[in-house]
Amino acid sequence: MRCSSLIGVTALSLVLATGAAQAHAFLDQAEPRVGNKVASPPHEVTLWFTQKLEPAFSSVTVTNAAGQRVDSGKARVSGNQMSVSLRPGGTGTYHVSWKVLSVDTHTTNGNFTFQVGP
Ligand SMILES: [Cu+2]
Repeated sequence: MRCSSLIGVTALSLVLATGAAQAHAFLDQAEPRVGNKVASPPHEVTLWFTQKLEPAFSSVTVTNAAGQRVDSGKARVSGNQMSVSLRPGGTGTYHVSWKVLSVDTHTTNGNFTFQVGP
């Protein structure tokens, strides 16, 4: 009797733990695409996440090959999507760094690069 109720509790906590892990907002895709090369400097970067974001606590910064920030500083969040406008920053490797708060109150962050040039 005791034994079976213990198993029940363990199974339930496993389900809850798995559900919480899936609920975090992870980067699903990006434009320009992660690691990709584009011919000319993009006018904006857009990120799509696996969960809806809280606009007030979600941000993204973009730096060019010289390490200068080229993003406008004002990310636009809509649902699970976040975009930021870019100034022209020349060719080379761009670094994108993002930090988001998802609607489940969990913060996640990450970064990736893309290339600009012929
Ligand atoms: Cu979460």
